[in-house]
Amino acid sequence: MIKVVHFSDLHFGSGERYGSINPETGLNKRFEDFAKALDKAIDFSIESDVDIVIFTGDTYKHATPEPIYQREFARRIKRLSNHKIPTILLIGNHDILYRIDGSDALDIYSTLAIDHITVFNKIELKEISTKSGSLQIIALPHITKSRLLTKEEYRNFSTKEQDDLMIKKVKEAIESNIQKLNPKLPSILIGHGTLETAQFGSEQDLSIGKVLSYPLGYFKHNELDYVGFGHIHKHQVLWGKNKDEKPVILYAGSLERVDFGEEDEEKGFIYLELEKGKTSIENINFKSSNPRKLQTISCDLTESTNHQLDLETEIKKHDLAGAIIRVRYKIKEEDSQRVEEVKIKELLKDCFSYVIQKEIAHKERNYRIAELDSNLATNPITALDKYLFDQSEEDKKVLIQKAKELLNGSQ
Ligand SMILES: [Mn+2]
Repeated sequence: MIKVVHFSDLHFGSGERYGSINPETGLNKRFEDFAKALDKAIDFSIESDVDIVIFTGDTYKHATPEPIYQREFARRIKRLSNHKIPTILLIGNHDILYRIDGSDALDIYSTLAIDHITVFNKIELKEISTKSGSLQIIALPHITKSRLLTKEEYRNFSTKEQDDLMIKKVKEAIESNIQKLNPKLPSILIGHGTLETAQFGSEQDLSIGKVLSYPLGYFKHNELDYVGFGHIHKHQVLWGKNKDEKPVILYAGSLERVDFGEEDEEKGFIYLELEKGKTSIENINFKSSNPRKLQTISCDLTESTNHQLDLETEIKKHDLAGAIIRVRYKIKEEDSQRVEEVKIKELLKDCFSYVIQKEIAHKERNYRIAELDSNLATNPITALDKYLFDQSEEDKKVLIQKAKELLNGSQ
């Protein structure tokens, strides 16, 4: 039996707007949360004397991380190396720099050839030996067109044709690697990407952008004993909930709550006891990383007669200590000055951090915007700008940027 820890989507550097600087360490307190969550997985791996640790990608917020994030990640990976625990690092989309040189944020680990660390940056099969025996790993890192398509395919095909071809190439690569498996050894597939039927956290789709998704059927091979994915932050088992369904196909999920879309999601890592032909859902344990609480407090004050009191009462219903709080209240335009936010902030002083978002409810919802006439058809961005008049400046900016990208046919 081989003891495996699988974690994913670390995203060092993300979510820091909800943290302040810790004067003792000089680090953003939210970053410290993320680092502590990783410590939980590493401590568990060392204390439980596991045979192998697998990380399925998205190490940092982006592929050019600040030195502090690199150092804190490297320190923790080094602990595994010091304990001679084979460690697998798989490239996620946030680890890749979209340039012709094909470099990524984890290149340094393969370049320095650190003991016991293996980086997968292309689709391949490798046998990894552990103190409890060998296992085979088929890796499916985040794929990009520049890495998977030839120049001719890239140049001559439409986006749709390119996507279809990439999916086809992935399917063929998986199948050909499965053919090569030694049937006597335990075999797993690790991936970073979107699987069909997976559920996204409510706000994650914005950051993911347009991506290919793989049918689950690509991975339902009897030769595989476990399929562990990264990319979607919500931990979920997509196949194998019944003991007879094999292999188990799952997302480990992120180790911490990256944004408010994940406030209801449990966070942690997978502990798996792997045995050839005998691995089922019963051998899989989800271990909590005890993530920080994120909580949205929503309050509709449009019918209220005492706005301040009603909002304060709603906030007081919640346990705020140590949590990251988002207060959202909706209020009529004519009442919009009736909430004293200074007092609301005073109420929130015991929480870890907070944001307050005010939404103005306009009188008529089924209005026509007078300026939106056919003359604007030639300038859709101006039209959209007018249409979004009641959105916050921040949301408006994001939406208009997205619209521009769509119009340009990019991303
Ligand atoms: Mn990802």
